[in-house]
Amino acid sequence: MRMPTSKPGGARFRGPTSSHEYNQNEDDKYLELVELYQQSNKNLQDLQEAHRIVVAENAALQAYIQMLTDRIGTLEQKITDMQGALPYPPTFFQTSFVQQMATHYPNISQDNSDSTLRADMDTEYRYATLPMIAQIPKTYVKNDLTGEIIVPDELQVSLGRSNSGGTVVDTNVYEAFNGSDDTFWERVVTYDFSSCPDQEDVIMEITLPSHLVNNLNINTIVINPHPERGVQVANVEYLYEDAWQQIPGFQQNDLATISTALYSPRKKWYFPQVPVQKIRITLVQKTPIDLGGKKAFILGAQEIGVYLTLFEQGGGMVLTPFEMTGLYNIESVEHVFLNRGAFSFDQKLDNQLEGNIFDYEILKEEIDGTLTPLSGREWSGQFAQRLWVRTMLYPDPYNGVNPCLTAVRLNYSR
Ligand SMILES: [Ca+2]
Repeated sequence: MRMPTSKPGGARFRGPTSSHEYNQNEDDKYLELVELYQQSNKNLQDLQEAHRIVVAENAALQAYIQMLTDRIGTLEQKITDMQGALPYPPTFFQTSFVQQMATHYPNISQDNSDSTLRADMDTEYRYATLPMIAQIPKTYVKNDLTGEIIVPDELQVSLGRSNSGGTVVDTNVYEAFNGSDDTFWERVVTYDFSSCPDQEDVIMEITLPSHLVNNLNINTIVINPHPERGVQVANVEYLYEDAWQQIPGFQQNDLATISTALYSPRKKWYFPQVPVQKIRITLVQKTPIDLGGKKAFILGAQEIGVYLTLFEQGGGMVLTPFEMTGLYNIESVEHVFLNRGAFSFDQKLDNQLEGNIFDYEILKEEIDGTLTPLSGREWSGQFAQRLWVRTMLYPDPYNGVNPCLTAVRLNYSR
């Protein structure tokens, strides 16, 4: 905002006044008032927008907390029931998620002596995968030197919806395609209380710029929805060979007891490389909030990214720890992949994943932190207090997909 430039009226004490100066002064004051009003309006609009975003995110979090609280109540009841029921079930399991995984051995000299390539960890999107070589954006161009991002005009985004009533207000949708989480696209659809439907959706059709890069191949889609965990990413499709198809592995296999389909956190999908130019994303909002005496559905995204990602083909190693007590027998180890549905192996052929998508061994941690492999015989009557599963991840041998490991489960008996 600029500083005022008008000067005192120019009326001298006991002297003649200049009508020119007087008029000029009045004009200056008027222009400055106009500018002040404009700035004030702009501030008000910014505040209203910020307030709406906070209200939407807050409502989403409240609903999420309520669901978590209910879930804890159910779990507590189950534990009580289990304690009352004897004998205990003969097998137990422990699950370690990506947040617990490591790519370095606890013992430094052992770590230095293993030159195996390490997996890439992404706790934000909840997986470990092959070491990444490059990620090429398909919706924007980034200047590597200045970091400046340019969203080309050829990127086209159209917005459709199933409902027809209500009042729809959108902010700039291209704010969701500029590589920054600080800028949002937000749609607010308001209804009178009496005419408010159960849900509101938005169907985005995205046409990628064709001459941004030298090919149209993509294998990665990222959606950071708004409000996060407060809106559903109901579908992601691409147009391939003149037909809309759901992206392979859209239903993520994330083992969590809380459905990430109903409460969508930020999500990333990796699938086989495919040349496509059009992508369709459906967002659904089922929880309207009260806003200015109306019911308002808020949908949007901080960022939607489309990429071609290239990985090391030699594979990557990741370590998963398990804290154990007493004497136990290891029964089996399960690997849970977020993008299981994008593998070339049929869902019924899970037994073929070992040896193709991954290999593993179980190690026990010695006092000095060194990890030593357990032989098959040592699976029984084991009493090591900390076990590690050392997993090697490989690209799918038939479609090249990088496996996204989200959890490892250890089954054991007493
Ligand atoms: Ca953005």
